[in-house]
Amino acid sequence: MKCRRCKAPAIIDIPRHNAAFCAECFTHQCREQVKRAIHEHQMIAPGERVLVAVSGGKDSLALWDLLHEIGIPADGLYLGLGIGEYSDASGEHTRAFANARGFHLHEVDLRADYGYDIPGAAEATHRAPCGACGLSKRHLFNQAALDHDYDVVATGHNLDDEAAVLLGNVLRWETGYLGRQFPVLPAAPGFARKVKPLVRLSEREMAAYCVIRGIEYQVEECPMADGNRHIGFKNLLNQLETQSPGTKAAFISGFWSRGHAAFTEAADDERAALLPCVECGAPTTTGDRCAFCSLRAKASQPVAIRLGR
Ligand code: Q46
Ligand code: ZN
Repeated sequence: MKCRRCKAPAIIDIPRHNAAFCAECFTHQCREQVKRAIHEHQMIAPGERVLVAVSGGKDSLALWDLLHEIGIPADGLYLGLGIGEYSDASGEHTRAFANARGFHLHEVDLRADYGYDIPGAAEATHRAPCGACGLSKRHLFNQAALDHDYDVVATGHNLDDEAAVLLGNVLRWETGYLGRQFPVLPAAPGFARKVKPLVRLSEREMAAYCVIRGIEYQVEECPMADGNRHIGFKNLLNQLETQSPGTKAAFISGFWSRGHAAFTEAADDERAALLPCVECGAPTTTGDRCAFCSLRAKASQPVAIRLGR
């Protein structure tokens, strides 16, 4: 197996491109894919301030590294979720990465700053933890971007994530979600622009990138991921990809070019009808308390009150 670019011995093959690369040309390929995604979808303009949502996992640390490598000096934001040792180790990987490179890292801690954590929120809402976790992340990353004057929030969603979420949204015909599922979500009143520069790169490629670049990341899976239906969708898509390489990329790129526009009206209508939350001012569908403030109120109550004791 030889590198497609320089003909040296290859260390990784990428079946969907029918190509293999040596370590140096592979990192070049990753940078090119990120540049291409940013350019194709007009994610980031020169001079804009970028905030990366960093979890300590491979995707977000690789993204942060790649942005700097291509000349976009992004800052990071780490959100402490309070998921025991998993969160402790994730925070340590993130801080070590930022310190070693001199990157600027903001930190928000759910328990210290907002009075709850994800295990407590799951218990209080009687729902799967990922619901409360996703809601908290979306709200607080957006809030931090607005508070600190960032133009863009960049997240580490990769090709596998996007394909799994798309499959989930299509299976249930979630028209609002389908209208918002795109590599770039424009800014709107109360919302910073959101971009996903890794959409052309797979999970496996991001793990390889971290190994080659010496990035130490949180390899453990989140212990609260049980019941996250995207894991099942990823397994299904992996089977299809093995049989027919390129299936995932064709699924998402076909949706962007031929499907997405059919759903933007539903998403635009939802956004246009938003009113400010009475507590935090974030856009909300009801004009009352937003979903984040409701979650926070419920999850930060002492257990005895929550259970009606
Ligand atoms: S951290 Fe949070 Fe994930 Fe853990 S609780 Fe679910 S959403 S699985 S990316
Ligand atoms: Zn609110």
